Formats: sequence, structure tokens, C-alpha cells
Amino acid sequence: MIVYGTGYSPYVRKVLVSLAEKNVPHEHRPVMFHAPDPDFQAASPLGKIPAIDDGGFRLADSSAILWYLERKHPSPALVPADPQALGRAVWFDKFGDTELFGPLIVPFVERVMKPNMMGKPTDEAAVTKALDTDLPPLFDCLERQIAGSYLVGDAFSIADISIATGFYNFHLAEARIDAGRWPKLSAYIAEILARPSFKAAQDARKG
Ligand SMILES: N[C@@H](CCC(=O)N[C@@H](CS)C(=O)NCC(=O)O)C(=O)O
Repeated sequence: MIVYGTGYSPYVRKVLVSLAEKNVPHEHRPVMFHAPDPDFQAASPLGKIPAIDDGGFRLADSSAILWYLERKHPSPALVPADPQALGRAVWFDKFGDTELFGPLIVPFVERVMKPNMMGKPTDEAAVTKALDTDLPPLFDCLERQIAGSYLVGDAFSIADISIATGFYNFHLAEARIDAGRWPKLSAYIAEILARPSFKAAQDARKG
């Protein structure tokens, strides 16, 4: 299986973590979004990352890919079987990809991408707005949801992958979760990012 997309992308990381958890061999091609590579373009109709090519079967979108991987490589399960747990896991996946992603990626875009990859200056006011205004209600929400090592039931799942993935970029941008204000979230994210699968995905980020 070929995985397209730079490992700096939180969405690509979802796929790399899932593959590592399931121990599925793959070749990582760390292209940027909208890369002119025709094979990547064929796999990603909108030019977004991630996309995969699994022996000629092409698919884009991190959540679609995670569900595909779940059916093709069911063990270990990353999608809960219990209906209520499944519903909550899908909710967290959507929450991570939509509400959380936007403000969580701001410090990385402003402090890492703009100066180092785009030749543009950092907008610290945008970082301050994300950290002081946009993220606290979302962190409050997550703090209320955390009751153990995992977000859903007693097993690691797509919920944990989708919520934790963007915090890797958050940390790269020297942003931190205030452990005094959000102790459960801070400890939970540290634990999830320390998993070998996240470490493997982090090692693949260069490119
Ligand atoms: N819903 C998509 C979102 C993927 C996405 O937006 N990836 C970003 C990179 S982190 C991208 O390709 N951006 C380029 C664009 O939006 O045109 C997924 O889950 O894979």
C-alpha cells in the first residue's frame, strides 16, 4: 500500500498511526497537497492529503481510509463494535477533523509553516487568538469527556487518533496545554502521543 502525504499533516498522521497499530506494511510518499505527481493526483481527486493506493484501489480522506483499513485489517480493532461506543468514536473523529483542527493548527501554521516553508512572517496575534479565545472552550469540552486512558470505552480507537493527531503539530510550534487548567487533557494527550504508533508516524514526518 502506498500512502501519499507529508507526515507533518495531522490527517496523514491518522493513516500512518492506524497502519502502525495494525502492523500493515506500506510505502510512504511524503508529497505536499496539490503535488503535480500524476499518481497522487489520481488517488486524490481534490488534491488533498492523505490518499492511498492499495494495489490499484485509490482512496482519499483520512476517515474514509481509516474505515477502509478497519474492514481490510480488522485486528486490532480501532472502530468499536458496541453501537454507543461506535457513535461516540465517530463523533470524536468528526470533532477532531472539523471543530478542533482549525484553531489547533494555527500555531503550527504561523510559527513553523509560514516562516520555514512559505517565506512569510508569523502572525502572533492569530496565535494568541487561537490560544486564548478559540481553543479554551474546545479544551474545556475535551476535559469533560476524559474519564480514563481512552476517549471511548477501554480501548484505543479512531477517537484517540483523531483527537491527538493535531497536538503533535501544536507541540512542534512550542504551544502547550496548560496542565493546571486542563489536567486530564494534558495527561491524556501526552500518553497517546507516546504510543509506539504515534512515534512511528512522527519518525515518518520528514518531507
Ligand atoms: N477531510 C480531509 C481533509 C484533508 C486536508 O484538508 N488535508 C490538508 C493538509 S493537512 C490539505 O490537503 N489541504 C489542501 C487543501 O485543502 O486544498 C481528510 O480527513 O483527509
